[in-house]
Amino acid sequence: MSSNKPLAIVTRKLPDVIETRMMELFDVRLNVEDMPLSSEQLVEAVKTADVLVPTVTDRIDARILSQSNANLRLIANFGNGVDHIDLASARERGITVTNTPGVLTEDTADMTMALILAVARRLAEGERLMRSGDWKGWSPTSMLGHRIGGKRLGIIGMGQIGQAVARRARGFGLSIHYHNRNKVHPEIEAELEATYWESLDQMVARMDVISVNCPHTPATYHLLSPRRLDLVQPHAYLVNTSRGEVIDENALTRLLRAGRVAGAGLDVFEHEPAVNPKLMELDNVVLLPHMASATLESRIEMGEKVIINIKTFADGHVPPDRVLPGQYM
Ligand code: 8YV
Repeated sequence: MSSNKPLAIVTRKLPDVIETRMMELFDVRLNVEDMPLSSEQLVEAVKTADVLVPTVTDRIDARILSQSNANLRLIANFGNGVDHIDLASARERGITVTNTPGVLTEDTADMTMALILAVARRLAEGERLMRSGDWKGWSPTSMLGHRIGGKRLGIIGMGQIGQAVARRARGFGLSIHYHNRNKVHPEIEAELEATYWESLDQMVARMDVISVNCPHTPATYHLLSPRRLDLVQPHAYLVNTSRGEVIDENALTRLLRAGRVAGAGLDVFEHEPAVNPKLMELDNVVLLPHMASATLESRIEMGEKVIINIKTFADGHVPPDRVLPGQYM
């Protein structure tokens, strides 16, 4: 980096307080209009910037990075997931990549719980009924959902967010099961009374509710493949607040339409912002626009993390949330 006041290009509008602080600390180009950058504009950005601050809506692929200039030393991602960044290309170019872990954990877990309840208790359907003006009044057998207390929740990915979901779910009386690359620390397992499943196949076949909380990596792409989704019990619900790519969206849609899976709560989609139109027709599906971490508090804390990562890096230190080099490769 040429000076300790690097040129940072921010691809989306961030909270005012974050943009103001960035203006004070860095040479910064903001996107006050909040129009997502085209790939040409991204190329222009990687040619110019010392630091790029992208979000999940920017595809920083190998083609874009191949056109970056030597001055681009840091990609300080605004967000946890870095699956939209070609890490292999970034590594080849010696570019450091950071993210914003921790600060969106609790909000994302809250929304996961909200989706579990919304699907099992038919919240969105009830709301649509009220707005339609067609509600005829109470009846003993109308709008019956299913109780979540006493059911089994299978968490795929027991990192910080998965554990935060487990803590909440226990409060609602669900028993906790999980699949993860590694078993979590025995103390955490004991606290959550969590059952570890080495076999994802076996776990998905036995759960009443399944929550996807793992990152999207080459290893988790379509982890819930058509074959695995076929193992899900017909009365089970599936929620995803992680990444759409972890589930084969078309296969899930087929199973939901056929009544082979009872319902789904989806905050993320395979080809955002596109959503399989057939999902929209289904009453047993709750769809949200990738908003699980969307609180003002988390966005400000994410911005603070971006600032700290850039500042630390510009001052010649290892930024606290470095994913590359290190965490992934
Ligand atoms: C963020 C997310 O809002 O942090 C993540 O990985 O999925 C979201 O909650 C978004 O990615 C910001 O870039």
